[in-house]
Amino acid sequence: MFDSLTERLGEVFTRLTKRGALSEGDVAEALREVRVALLEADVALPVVKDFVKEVQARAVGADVLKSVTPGQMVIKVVHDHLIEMLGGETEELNLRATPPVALLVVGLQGSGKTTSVAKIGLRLTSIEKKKVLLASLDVHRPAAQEQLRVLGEQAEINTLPVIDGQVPVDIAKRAMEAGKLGGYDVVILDTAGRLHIDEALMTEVAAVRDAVQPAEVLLVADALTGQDAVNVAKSFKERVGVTGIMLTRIDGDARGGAALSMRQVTGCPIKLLGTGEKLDALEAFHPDRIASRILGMGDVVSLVEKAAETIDKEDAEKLEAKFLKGQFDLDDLAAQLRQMRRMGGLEGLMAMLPGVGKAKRQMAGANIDERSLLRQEAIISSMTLKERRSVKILNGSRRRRIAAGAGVEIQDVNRLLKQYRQMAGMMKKVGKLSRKGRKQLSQQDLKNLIPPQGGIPR
Ligand SMILES: Nc1nc2c(ncn2[C@@H]2O[C@H](COP(=O)(O)OP(=O)(O)OP(=O)(O)O)[C@@H](O)[C@H]2O)c(=O)[nH]1
Ligand SMILES: [Mg+2]
Repeated sequence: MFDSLTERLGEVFTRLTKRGALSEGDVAEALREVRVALLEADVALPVVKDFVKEVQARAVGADVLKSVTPGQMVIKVVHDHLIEMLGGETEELNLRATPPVALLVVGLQGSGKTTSVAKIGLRLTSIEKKKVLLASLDVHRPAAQEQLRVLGEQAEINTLPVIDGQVPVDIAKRAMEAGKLGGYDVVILDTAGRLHIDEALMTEVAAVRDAVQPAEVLLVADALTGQDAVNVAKSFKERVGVTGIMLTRIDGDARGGAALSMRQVTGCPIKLLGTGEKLDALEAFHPDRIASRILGMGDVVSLVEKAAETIDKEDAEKLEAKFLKGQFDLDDLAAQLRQMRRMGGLEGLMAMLPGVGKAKRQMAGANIDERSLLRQEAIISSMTLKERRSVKILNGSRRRRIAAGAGVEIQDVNRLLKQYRQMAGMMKKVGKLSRKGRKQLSQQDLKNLIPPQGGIPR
């Protein structure tokens, strides 16, 4: 969806990074082009203005212009602000309530509500193993309830049996009652759409909301409608208290304005994306990944690498030498874990190995679980210096002591050690390869290189 924006920004930044030193004037010029690119992508004017102003303020700072790679640093500032503009953190559907949890889905006619209800239901049942009931409150369009029943059947999810003549509030109450009796975790309520925001629609939705007290009021908005989608969201937010947004038709050729302005204008997080007509065409909305997608992931990764190098160039070089010699010990791993936590990404580690850029991008999907990283650091810090240098001496009783010291199970210690060994072995192999050889590493090889993040679930 962001193709043309990506292309435009790519041109601007390529020019910027080609230069050695940058003046304030160079940055201002680049940002003028960024501004035009965003406006052409249909991003709301106030959002663009704020964005450019903030980036400008940050980017002309001394640490950016005087850095070794000012162009890269400017891109990094843009990247960081894009993430912020998109909402910062990933926000998931809120299902934290006593089951059955009500999820109310609202939106204009044809925005994709009914399809999205089935998609979400499918996601919750198949991935999160929830027991889900779908109910259509759409009594305005003939066959609307039947449409949901058919979709429910396709997704193998139960739908509330239809009783003719019931009004939406009563159907909603009946759905919650059925949810309670049937031991359902989640009840998803599909509502009727209207051609445009009208009083009757809002009143109806508000009445349903009051009757079922949903944990989440999810607005479904069509990304193809651009700024109209944003205005619709604003009205719904004001009238019925939307708590999250799902943007549909991301697979269409929308310019991206809706996605980019939505958060800033409405204050409401985008939580999900609809990426096609099929029921599995649903994605979580990750601001950092979207920002990376917009800027072209490769650039971002390389700039983060550069940033990491500037922060700790010496450390990085020392570490790289150790990697390549296969002398990577647990202290180094602990340092990496810390750095990964700081940088919030896998890049910290991968950046040490020149030539794996593309593969890195493919792995960008790997999420870092902060708590798991902390736990792994705790295990390593419960070891003596000698143990960290030489894992071989870690016998059963030492492992028990370490586990107790870190407040984890002995299996957790074992898992960390196993993954450390795999990593160290892999790094030694990678070290022996030429730069070209590193580019040809297989996916599986790279998976083995992933630090033991998520290795200790709990
Ligand atoms: N390409 C694409 N099509 C979608 C997406 N989501 C929904 N659709 C299609 O959009 C059309 C309308 O979807 P519905 O789910 O019926 O929309 P609705 O909001 O329930 O419509 P009303 O109930 O009439 O207000 C259908 O043909 C869907 O297949 C999406 O993410 N991408
Ligand atoms: Mg519908």
